[in-house]
Amino acid sequence: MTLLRRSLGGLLAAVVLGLGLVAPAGLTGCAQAASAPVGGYTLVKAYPHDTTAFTEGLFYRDGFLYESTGLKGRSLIRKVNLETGFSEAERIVDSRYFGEGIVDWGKRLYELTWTDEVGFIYDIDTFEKIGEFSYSGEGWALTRDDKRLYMSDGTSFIRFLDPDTLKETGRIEVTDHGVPVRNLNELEYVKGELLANVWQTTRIARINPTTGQVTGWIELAGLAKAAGASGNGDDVLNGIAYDAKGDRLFVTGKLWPKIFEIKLTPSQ
Ligand code: DDQ
Ligand code: CA
Repeated sequence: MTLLRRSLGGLLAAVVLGLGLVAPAGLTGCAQAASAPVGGYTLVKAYPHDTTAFTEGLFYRDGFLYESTGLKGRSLIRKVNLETGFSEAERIVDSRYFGEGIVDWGKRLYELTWTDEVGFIYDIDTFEKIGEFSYSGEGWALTRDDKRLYMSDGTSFIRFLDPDTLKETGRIEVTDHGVPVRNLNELEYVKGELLANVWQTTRIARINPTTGQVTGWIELAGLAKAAGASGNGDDVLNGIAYDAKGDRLFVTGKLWPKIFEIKLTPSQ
């Protein structure tokens, strides 16, 4: 149906153009909206990743990766040894929930659920559940800086949350030259920028956390291929973690056999 509509639209456009009703220059300029520059990456190292992990959240803390996985009945929170890919600790999430983004705040680990509007609070050392919080809408990903948490929900908005009360304190809309960028998924705060991979694409957006403007894109299509991911199904790019002390950036995807350390190259 979509295809049909598109081809009809194309036909209509061709007819209109055929009649000589060419769009004025201003409109043409609009149709070819500018977008932020696209940069690449260099691959530093590949690490093993559990191919059963439907990765929804990823961060790095004190030598370990923390990963949450999704799907009801298969959602886990794990402390993962980067070198081996094995879990040092693991917690099974209540099977009624689809686990989503995670972030650490002091001794606590917060987790979102996809559509249940409830989040869980765990002790980060024992993974014991110590509380819950609520929010409206969907829960996709979490990250943080020193002052606040950032939450994505599948829309083009990123919410700011107070890290102690988990209440929303503000939000930004993520736009590229004025065009909203939807489906923002896994997040990571890196050196003053927010990185967000866009669901079902091979790209990470580099976002100014104050204005929401996309300052550049990182194209990771090559990495999805290197990971052996089809890129067409659910095994999409999802998972960004940053080791601030070692200045190491890690990315992976849902069910990918590898986690990659990459270095960003300047945008063109
Ligand atoms: N989200 O990560 C974009 C928030 C949700 C992805 C949900 C994908 C559902 C796939 C279900 C597959 C069943 C095998
Ligand atoms: Ca992350």
